[in-house]
Amino acid sequence: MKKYLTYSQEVEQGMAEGKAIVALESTIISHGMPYPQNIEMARKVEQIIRDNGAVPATIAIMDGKIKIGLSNEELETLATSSNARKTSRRDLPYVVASKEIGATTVATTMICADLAGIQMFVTGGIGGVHRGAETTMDISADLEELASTNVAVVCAGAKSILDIGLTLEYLETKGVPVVGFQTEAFPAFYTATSPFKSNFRMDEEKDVAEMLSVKWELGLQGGAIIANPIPAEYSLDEEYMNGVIQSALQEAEANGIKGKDVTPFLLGKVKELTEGKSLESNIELVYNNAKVGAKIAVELNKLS
Ligand code: PSU
Ligand code: MN
Repeated sequence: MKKYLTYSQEVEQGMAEGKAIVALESTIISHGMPYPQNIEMARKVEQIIRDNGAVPATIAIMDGKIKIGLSNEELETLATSSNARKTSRRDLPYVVASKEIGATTVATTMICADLAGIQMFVTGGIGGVHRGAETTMDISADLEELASTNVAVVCAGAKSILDIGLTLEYLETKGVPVVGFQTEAFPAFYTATSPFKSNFRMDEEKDVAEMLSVKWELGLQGGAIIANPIPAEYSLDEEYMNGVIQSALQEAEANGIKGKDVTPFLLGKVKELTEGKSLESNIELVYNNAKVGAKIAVELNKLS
């Protein structure tokens, strides 16, 4: 296993010094945002993690290796490459063996973080149960990973391109705790609230760390979701976004978009239809998640 992992200098040093490490995904860079906003976001999010006392480890696959932490050059390659493959659990062995460039989804970032001994992961949004999944069976592998891999994910909730209610049902069945960070609500990515509630409200990073520590000490396999709402000043109007998402879903349907292309297609359409406003919100919510995730990682590190 170890022969497939390589570490950036920063991560290696951070681990040697016993620092808190925070994993970051790379599909958000390659497929979630356009260049150059993607690289600006990736760099700034790493800096926010550092500023809050932890060490960032952006994860991707290159040259047949799972990279835990990327150099500036590697980050640039990933952000500009048109052939980076969106790599979820099923794709991982192929991408490593074929030495393609692989951008890790939430599921794969969790797998790789776990292999590297990293317990905290920060991103924007997770995949979930898609609308119409009763017939399409389109359910993100992210949910199965949350059910089985011991990595906690800080996100801004689930987007309403998904069926949020069914996503929460699925997580309940799989025993994944959903924490609302300083909120009762389950946030819907672009908006701070949704018609749904989180399972538990927690207001302090150290309380979240305590819960995670108890979960894993009890041998309860799997991750947890820390749902951190988008800051009010970047929150978009719920009704407006529902309309935009409806149009994006119709276009996906009309174009016969399927499988792994669904989520990137919808994100791109939403950005187009909101004339970039959704992109700004998306970036800001990731920064907000990085701050909270780094602080939880530092608290969790104290407990171990
Ligand atoms: N949601 C976003 N931005 C993203 C993704 C989701 O707001 O970039 C990416 C993440 O990498 C997530 C993946 O793991 O999409 C889910 O894809 P799918 O639904 O195909 O499992
Ligand atoms: Mn899917």
